[in-house]
Amino acid sequence: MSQRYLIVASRFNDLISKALLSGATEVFSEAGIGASQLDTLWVPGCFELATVAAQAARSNTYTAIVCLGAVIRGDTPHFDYVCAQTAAGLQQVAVATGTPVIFGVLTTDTIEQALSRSGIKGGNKGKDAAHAALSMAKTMQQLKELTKR
Ligand code: INI
Repeated sequence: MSQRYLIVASRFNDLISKALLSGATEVFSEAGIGASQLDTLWVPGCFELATVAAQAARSNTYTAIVCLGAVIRGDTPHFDYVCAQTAAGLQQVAVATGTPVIFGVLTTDTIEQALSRSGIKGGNKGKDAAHAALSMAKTMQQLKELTKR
């Protein structure tokens, strides 16, 4: 069966999300994943990533789902709630559905730290997220073959 991937990106801090998205897209393209095998959806903030990931995973359409965004610490505890619930929500979707859900969300104290992890000033965690999705696709295929025997 041909592979199909979904990227879900958060509009909040969209300068960072767009840079992560471009890194992820580049890696998929280098891996031979064509435009027809890669869908992208946007959500308002990282808190909403799990909602879309859950529905997408339940549809059994995607080999893996890559979630991208940046949560940057502010002056209130809001950061902690968004980070914790985003991470827990995405992990829950992955474990409950068996569809790999990749946590490509930066959680940083400052915008500078986010910039230096999104390819704008340094490495790009969006690329790492796409690599993780491709790697999980392989592992899940291996597992399928092993459990058929
Ligand atoms: N969403 C983010 O993706 N990053 C943030 O840094 C952020 N901060 O700092 O508040 C953020 N908040 C919005 C949140 O994800 C939801 O969209 C909002 O609470 C509506 O549910």
